[in-house]
Amino acid sequence: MTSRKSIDPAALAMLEITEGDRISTAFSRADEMKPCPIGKGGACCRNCFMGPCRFTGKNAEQMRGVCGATLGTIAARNLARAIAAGAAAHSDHGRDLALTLRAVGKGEAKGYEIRDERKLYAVAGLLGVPTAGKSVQEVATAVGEKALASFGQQEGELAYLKRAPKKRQELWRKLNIAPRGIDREVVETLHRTHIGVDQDATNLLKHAMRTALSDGWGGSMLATDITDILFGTPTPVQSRVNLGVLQEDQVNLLVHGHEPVLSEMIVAAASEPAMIEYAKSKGAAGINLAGICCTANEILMRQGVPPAGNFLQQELAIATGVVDGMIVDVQCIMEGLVNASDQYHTKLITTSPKARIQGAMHIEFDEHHALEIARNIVKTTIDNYPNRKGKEGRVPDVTNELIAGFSHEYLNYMQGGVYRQSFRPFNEAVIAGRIRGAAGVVGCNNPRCTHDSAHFQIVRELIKNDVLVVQTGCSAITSGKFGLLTPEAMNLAGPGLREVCEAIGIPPVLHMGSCVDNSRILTVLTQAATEGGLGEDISDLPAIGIAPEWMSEKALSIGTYFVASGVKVIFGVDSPVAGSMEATRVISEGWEELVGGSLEFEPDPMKIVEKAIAHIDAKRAALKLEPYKPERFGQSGDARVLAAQNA
Ligand code: SF4
Ligand code: MSK
Repeated sequence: MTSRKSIDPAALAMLEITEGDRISTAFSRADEMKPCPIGKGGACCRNCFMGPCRFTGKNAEQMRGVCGATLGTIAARNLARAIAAGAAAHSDHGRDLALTLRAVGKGEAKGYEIRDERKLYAVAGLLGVPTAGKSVQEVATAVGEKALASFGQQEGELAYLKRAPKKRQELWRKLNIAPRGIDREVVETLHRTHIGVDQDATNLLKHAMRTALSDGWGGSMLATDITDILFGTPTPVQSRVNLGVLQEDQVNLLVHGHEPVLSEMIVAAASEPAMIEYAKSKGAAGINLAGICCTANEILMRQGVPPAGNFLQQELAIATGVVDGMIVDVQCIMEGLVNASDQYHTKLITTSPKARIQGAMHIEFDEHHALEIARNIVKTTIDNYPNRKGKEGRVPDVTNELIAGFSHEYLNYMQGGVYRQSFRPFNEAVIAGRIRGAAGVVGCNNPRCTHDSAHFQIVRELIKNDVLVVQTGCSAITSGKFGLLTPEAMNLAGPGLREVCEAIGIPPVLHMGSCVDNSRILTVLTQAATEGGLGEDISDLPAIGIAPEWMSEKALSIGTYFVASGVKVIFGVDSPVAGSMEATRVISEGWEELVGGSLEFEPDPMKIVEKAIAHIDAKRAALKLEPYKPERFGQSGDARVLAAQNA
């Protein structure tokens, strides 16, 4: 039943086609591959070769592995390892950007430049890099060096922690979870989870928080800041989204993955007049660039390049028959793309030495020769245009408008202009009850639940209840597809939130970027917590984090660094520690007691909304704010004008 697989009409149309063509996709493979019920709940240990040890049945909590390990220990170890893998992925992304920044500073990376000098100097200040008497290039080199040093730092704490509210920093120090160095925390998680090391679920998962913090306030935050320095800090930009952005008469080039170092250069190469002429010489009307997953978010926010879809649409895009090249780097790239490309004509091109796929073409990317390599990739794609297999006419005519690119800096600016930048209007709107609270709705798609359905339902319900929503990753792309990232979506918002949207001219759902840009949300939360009137720590805020359709280890790291920063976080789908009551207790009540945030798993989207709103209201009550009364609002601005017109 295709209709239960997605709520996106473009995805549904393509699923009909892939089924007709008998092409396997993540959707069909999820039907064939039943998840292992033991591993799914974290109850299988394969950390040594006396096992694997599987904890099953009613007495699972009383069972012991060959080494004597309990179910609580093994579930905690499994979760900690997943968090470390997620933190490693984001942080390695950050490392690549730091290497690029250093190369740009040294004049070794032609084609790149420093686009946001102001941010470069702000980051230099945060990292303690002296700038007096130095050229921009020298500062860039020194910031790159300093950023790289934070990966291998062994003692002390990450410089960026001082961006957090003072109270939070003190708590991290008291609990001994302030991360020392990014690589150190990841390595220590792998050490602790080796057989015979840390065998206390609470202690193991406490270190998992330290590891996740090294991602959120370390690797990811560095990735975001350096991306802004190199490619510009985002400001709102209008574009379109969904598979309908593919153009039958043009060379379609899709960039997929995560690192903007590559995708930005592809944008530059594909815009060159000589390259467009070359495409025309092959019979195409031009070159059409679009994105998938987070690299799509990166080039959307800065260049307005349209996203063709989110995670579960990568194979569906190829099945349109008009994708001449799909360029991938790292993360969230399905090996199934090779099979899909073989069936149609798409050239699948891997570019990272860290991520090769058998059967794909490999053109290795190197930031020292970026533009040259990007040109080669674009040319290879153009050369493939005449090889289309006559599958035209399949591109679903489905797109939607969206506004993306709400960086923390822009949010600050939009609330007070150049001279009075602040979060005061936001805090006042929350205090007055116009905005009931805020929610970060982020993360992936997962074919174990209906594609896009939970994201859409949750975001729509939250704004209806006057909760301002900020988004990143594939979840943001979902909202774009359903028109929630446009100012017109204020018509779906509650009366108070609508007033705020009208006054500032923003959508009720703000696109803040890619997965690493969840670090922008940490900065926003810090500013709201320290602006005044909403307590003094992130844990005081009427705010919630939600990942409705998560699937990746990176999502677990993100969720955990929000928890360790004081946020209650609810994930959809299933819990990776469902098999163990002990591990479940540690990440919920245990973490709540320690850090004021907790991690919960709830598959039902409407229950997630109920819990989120109850949490927001409880935080409002704890702050002694006005109880939420929507009937007090809605008589201002456009609403009043419209009512008068209709009278
Ligand atoms: Fe089994 Fe212990 Fe080895 Fe895990 S570490 S596989 S529980 S013996
Ligand atoms: S791309 S990690 S599927 S959000 Fe960042 Fe989307 Fe999740 Fe990948």
